[in-house]
Amino acid sequence: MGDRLEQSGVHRLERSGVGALIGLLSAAVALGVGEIVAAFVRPAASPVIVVGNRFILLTPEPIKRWAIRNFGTSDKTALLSGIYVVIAVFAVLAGQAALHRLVYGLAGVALFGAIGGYCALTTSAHRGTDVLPTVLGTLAAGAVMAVLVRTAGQDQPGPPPAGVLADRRRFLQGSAVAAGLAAVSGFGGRAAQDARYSVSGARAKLVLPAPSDPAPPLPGGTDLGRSGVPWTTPNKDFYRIDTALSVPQLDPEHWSLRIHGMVDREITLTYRQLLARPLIERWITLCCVSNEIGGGLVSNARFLGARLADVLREAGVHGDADQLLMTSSDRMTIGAPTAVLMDGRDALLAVGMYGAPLPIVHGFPVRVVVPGLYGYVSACKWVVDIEATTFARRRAYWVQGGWAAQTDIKLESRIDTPHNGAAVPVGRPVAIAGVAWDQHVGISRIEVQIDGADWLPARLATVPSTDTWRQWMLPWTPPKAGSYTVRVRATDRAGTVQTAAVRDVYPDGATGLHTITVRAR
Ligand SMILES: Nc1nc2c(c(=O)[nH]1)N[C@H]1C(S)=C(S)[C@@H](COP(=O)(O)O)O[C@H]1N2
Ligand SMILES: [Mo]
Repeated sequence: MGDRLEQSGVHRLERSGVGALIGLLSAAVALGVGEIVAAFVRPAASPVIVVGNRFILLTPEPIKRWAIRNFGTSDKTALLSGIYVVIAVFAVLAGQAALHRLVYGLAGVALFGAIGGYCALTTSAHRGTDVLPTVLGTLAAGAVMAVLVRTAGQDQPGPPPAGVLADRRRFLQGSAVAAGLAAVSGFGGRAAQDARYSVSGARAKLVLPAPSDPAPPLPGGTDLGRSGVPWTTPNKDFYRIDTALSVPQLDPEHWSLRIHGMVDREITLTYRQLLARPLIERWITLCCVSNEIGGGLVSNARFLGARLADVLREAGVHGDADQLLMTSSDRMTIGAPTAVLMDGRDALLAVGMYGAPLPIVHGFPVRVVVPGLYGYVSACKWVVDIEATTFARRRAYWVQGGWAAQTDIKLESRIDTPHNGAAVPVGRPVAIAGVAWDQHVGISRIEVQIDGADWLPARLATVPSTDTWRQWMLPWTPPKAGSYTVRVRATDRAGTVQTAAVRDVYPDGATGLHTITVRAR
């Protein structure tokens, strides 16, 4: 009796394992076939990408903020991992249902396919053919599930056979074939997508013209060498924030920018025409409105581009068009105030960073960069369209989520060293150092406060202009063992002192003083 109970327990366990395997292999084949088909449709039509994109659209703004807060620049990896986990859980359940009755499992596959299809046909900038990878992937999954259930010998009505697997060897062979199919189609599909769509080859062949107005040579001493964060951000470390799960691959040969709306003359610029314009090169610090006090969503680079204001003037933007609504190839919309873009600052139609074409993730072939404005109200990557309009008439993507339609960058300062919670030696000098920014206004003073005592002035590094962040440093010797609270505050060149009032990043940028604790021992 006990023996039989035990046997049926093992039996049940084995059965659910077999079901799980069937489900997972079916799902893997669906995704693999989806990738192969997406290589013929377009990479953005891959099933996981369409679901992810739809999810981003559906996600309420507070959850998006939570995701950026917790995952930062890894938000996309986190989203895709989440989708894979949900698919896997669902696949396990569908596979187990299929062992009971094949139609139950197939219904699960169909349901999942329907969700995918719905996503494919409703994300922004979708095309009708985007549904094909999901449909064909779903059909393949159904076929694999049916075959595996059959080889498991579980598709016969009536009492189940003695063991779970009528023919273990046949089932394992079937599973191996399915796994192979999934791997070959998945990896092959991704490789084929790259081969057909990636513009990294075209990008590598480009040589940008030298600027007619180069960035002045850097003054010595922009780097105090103490902060641990270099004044110059290498491209690989430049923060990245966007909604592009599948990074737009725009061939410069086919790129063009249309400027229209409330203008005297509509303009269309090709990449060649843009490069033929006088190019200027400037150091500009870009930052994200989602950057929290002390956060890292801010970077500094040497950008190369044409003056956006000149192009706008040629188009003859009407005086009452207070907003320039920029659209990217993946239908992101970003609205910037016309007056700010045309007030003489170095607003760029940027084509390069450090003299080389923009990295693809940073907007290749052309993006906008405006000193003094957050990315979400200015720095449109993969830009293809600029419409002169009004703030009253059109609301850009982030504004629809409740972010402020218009705002300047907040005055901010950050302590980069020592790290929060670090141990420092008693009686020996340490450098408290970091960076501060208020682009296009500039930083004039940095003060540090230790344990609520008087504010101590820090040493400021040099900067080439007011459009970049500025390093600062204060040597400090902890007098005795114990824990110390260290705060920093900046004053800008307009005389404004950074506020200590704590406000969240939403809806127009965080305020408050970066505060850390160090232990001296
Ligand atoms: N096409 C497109 N452009 C975009 C975004 C986006 O999601 N899509 N995000 C904006 C935001 S919120 C910021 S902070 C900057 C970031 O630019 P980076 O990724 O090059 O640092 O790009 C802006 N431009
Ligand atoms: Mo941003």
